[in-house]
Amino acid sequence: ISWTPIKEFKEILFTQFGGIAKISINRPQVHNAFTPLTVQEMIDAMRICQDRTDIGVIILTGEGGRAFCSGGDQSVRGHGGYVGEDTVPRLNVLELQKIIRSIPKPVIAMVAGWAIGGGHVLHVVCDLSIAADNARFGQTGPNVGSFDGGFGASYLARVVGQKKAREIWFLCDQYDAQEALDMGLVNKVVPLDKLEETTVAWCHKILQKSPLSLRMLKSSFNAELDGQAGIQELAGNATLLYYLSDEAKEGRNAYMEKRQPDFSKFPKFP
Ligand code: 2NE
Repeated sequence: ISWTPIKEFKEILFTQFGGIAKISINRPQVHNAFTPLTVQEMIDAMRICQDRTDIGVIILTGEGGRAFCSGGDQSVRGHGGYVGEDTVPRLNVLELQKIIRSIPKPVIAMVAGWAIGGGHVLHVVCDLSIAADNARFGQTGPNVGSFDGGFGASYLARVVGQKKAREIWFLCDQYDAQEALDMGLVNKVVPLDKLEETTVAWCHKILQKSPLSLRMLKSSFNAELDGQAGIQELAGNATLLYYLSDEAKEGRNAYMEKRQPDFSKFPKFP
C-alpha cells in the first residue's frame, strides 16, 4: 500500500491512500505516548479529514508495530495537565476524543501492540477497532495517579458492560487481543503482518457505502448516548439533508427574490 503524505507534522504521520486517511502517532521510542503537540497535530489532521470531501474513512494508529499508544507522556505531565513548549498544562486529548466521536466519517483504530491508558481510551472512542495478535489493552490511571471519567469510563462501560469496565479500571490488568475480542472491545483480530491489509480492506468496503447513510448512522449511534450534544449532531445532519431538498430551496429562493414562498406543491408525507 502506497501512502501519500497529506501534511508534514512533527509527532504524527498524516497520509492518504485513495479515500482513506491515516493518522499515525510517530513516537515509537515511548510506545507512542502523546504530548500536547502530538494531540494538537492529531486534532489538526482530523479537521483536515473532516473538511476534505475526497476522504471517507480515517485510520488512527501508531508507528512501529509495538504500540498503538501508551497514553499521556508522563515525562511532560506537570501541574494540572501535560505541558508543551508554551508551558501551559493541557488535557487536550479530551478534545480529540470528542472530535473522533463527532467527525461524520468512520474512524477505525488499527491497533498493534500496546493500547494503554489514554491510548486505550483513544481506541475505545473510535467507531471500529481492528487488533493485531500482539495487541494488549488496559487502563493504568489508578497506578499512575490519573483517570478518565468521561468517555474513558462511561463509553467503555457501554462497549464492554459495567462490570467489565469497572474491572478494567479498578484492577489495571492487561488483556490480550483474544480477550479483547471476547469482551466486544475490538471488532477483529488478525496476524500482525495482515493488520494494515485487513484494515484497508474494511475501509474499502466502507467507501463503497452511501456516505450520507454512514454519516446519519454515526450520529444516530452517538445521539442515544450523548444527550443534547448528540441530538444536535443528528439534527445538524437532518438540516443538511433538508437543505438538499427543493422544498428548503423554495424558502431560500423566496427570501432572496423578496416574494412569499410557495410550499403548496410539496407533499405532506404520511
Ligand atoms: C505500555 C507499557 C506497559 C509497556 O511496557 P514495556 O515494558 O513493554 O515497555 P517500557 O520499557 O515500559 O517502555 C519503553 C519506553 O517507553 C517509555 C518507557 O518509559 C520506556 O522508556 P525508556 O525507559 O526506554 O527510556 N514509555 C512508555 N509509556 C510511556 C508513557 N506513557 N509516558 C512516557 N514514557 C513512556 C509501559 O510502558 C507502561 O505502563 N507505560 C505507561 C502507561 C501509562 O501509564 N500511561 C499514562 C496513563 S494516564 C493517561 O494516559 C491519561 C489519562 O488517564 C487521562 C487524561 C489524559 C491521559
